Amino acid sequence: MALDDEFAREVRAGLARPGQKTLPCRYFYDAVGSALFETITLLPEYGLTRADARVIDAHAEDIAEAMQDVPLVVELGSGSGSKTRRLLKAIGPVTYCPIDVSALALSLCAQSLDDLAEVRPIEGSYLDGLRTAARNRTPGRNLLVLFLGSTIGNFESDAANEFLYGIRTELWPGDALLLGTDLVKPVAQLLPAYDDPTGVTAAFNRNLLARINRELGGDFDLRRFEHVARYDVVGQRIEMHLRSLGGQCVNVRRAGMVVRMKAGETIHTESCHKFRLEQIGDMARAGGFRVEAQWTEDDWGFAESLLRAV
Ligand code: AVJ
Repeated sequence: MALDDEFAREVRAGLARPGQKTLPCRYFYDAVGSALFETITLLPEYGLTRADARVIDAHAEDIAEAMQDVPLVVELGSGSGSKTRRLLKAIGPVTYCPIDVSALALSLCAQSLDDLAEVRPIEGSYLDGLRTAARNRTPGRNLLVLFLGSTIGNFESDAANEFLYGIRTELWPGDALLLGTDLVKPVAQLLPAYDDPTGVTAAFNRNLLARINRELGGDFDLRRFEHVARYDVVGQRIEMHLRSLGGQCVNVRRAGMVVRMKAGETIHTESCHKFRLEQIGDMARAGGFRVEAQWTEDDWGFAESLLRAV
């Protein structure tokens, strides 16, 4: 299967590199990983999702007002879609296209919102999915793209600009993007969110190796990898790693490789960038948008920005 090949290729590329080994974070979200992420959003230490939901709840009417006559809402990385409900209610009858790499998350999302909108789920990557969704739009009426939950933070800063520009390419002037971003905050607040005492985030991180075992015939011993979360102050980002406890050789059969890990060596699995409000504006402008409004949640520190395609 083509998708398996792509997984194998990316695992190979990331683990065969000289220097820092890496794995792409979008492979976290198989059925187990998606369920673990949903659990993360319930952890008291992980305030991000609740803060996001609070800003959307508080400003659903403002967003709806700014986006009059939007018959098509496209959500990138909908997950279970729980934050979207209030928004769709405020906007009124729409066609809603959730796009996600997780088939399971998509079907849950479709089920939970089909009383509010005509749901047309698209399984696949964000930009391909957006292109497909935009093909069926009504001429003369606007499209609203939702990119919530600070998933934009997974991109390196150049890649984030490029990604916004990629979204902009599929849009017409007057269309809009609602972008959720986690804000810079004290390390003491941030670290437990990515290294919770119950160990759910550690399980989420290790599941990437379990997925490689399941889907690519790997023989990673999960107990010999330790979850590491650290904050890079200059890069303004959380980094998640898996650290090898001892030297080991791992076979990944369907990637056709043997991975050699030294004691203490890590695999970098995710970066989660945090933003300052003015950086969101810079990023938006670089991507071909103008900032029409910004709403913040100040208990946790989260911003929702309404960006208009110019
Ligand atoms: C889904 C990318 C927004 O960066 O906080 C949560 C993923 N990783 N805990 C985040 C995540 C570890 C999450 N995003």
